[in-house]
Amino acid sequence: MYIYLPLMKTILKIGLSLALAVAFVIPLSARTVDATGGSGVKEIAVTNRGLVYDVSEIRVNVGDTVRVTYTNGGGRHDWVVDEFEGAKTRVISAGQSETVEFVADRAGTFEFYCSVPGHRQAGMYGSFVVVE
Ligand SMILES: [Cu+2]
Repeated sequence: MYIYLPLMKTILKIGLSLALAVAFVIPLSARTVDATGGSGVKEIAVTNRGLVYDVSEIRVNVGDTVRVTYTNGGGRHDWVVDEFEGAKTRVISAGQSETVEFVADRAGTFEFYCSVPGHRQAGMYGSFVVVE
């Protein structure tokens, strides 16, 4: 019985480490910014780590004026939603940021993405949801 105690402690430590790793990694890659509450301009900050945005879903109301500030966390990237006029930053370098403002004038689920070739395919995208 006592012989197994150190082994059990080791197993518990490994299990705890894995649980903590999962707890910290999953929310980072699946963060939703719900801006459907409140009034006025909806200010949303987005950054990236490698080829992943820190935000996986943005929610606004139809008719909202949306101001997105994209801060480049590394590499050369932009932030684009094809369906909305003005929802496109320039391609910027690490450490730079750019703000774009547009009106979410139609309801639906759209995609924001990085237009640098290959990045969208590599996973650099998220959902832009406009709620009726
Ligand atoms: Cu990119």
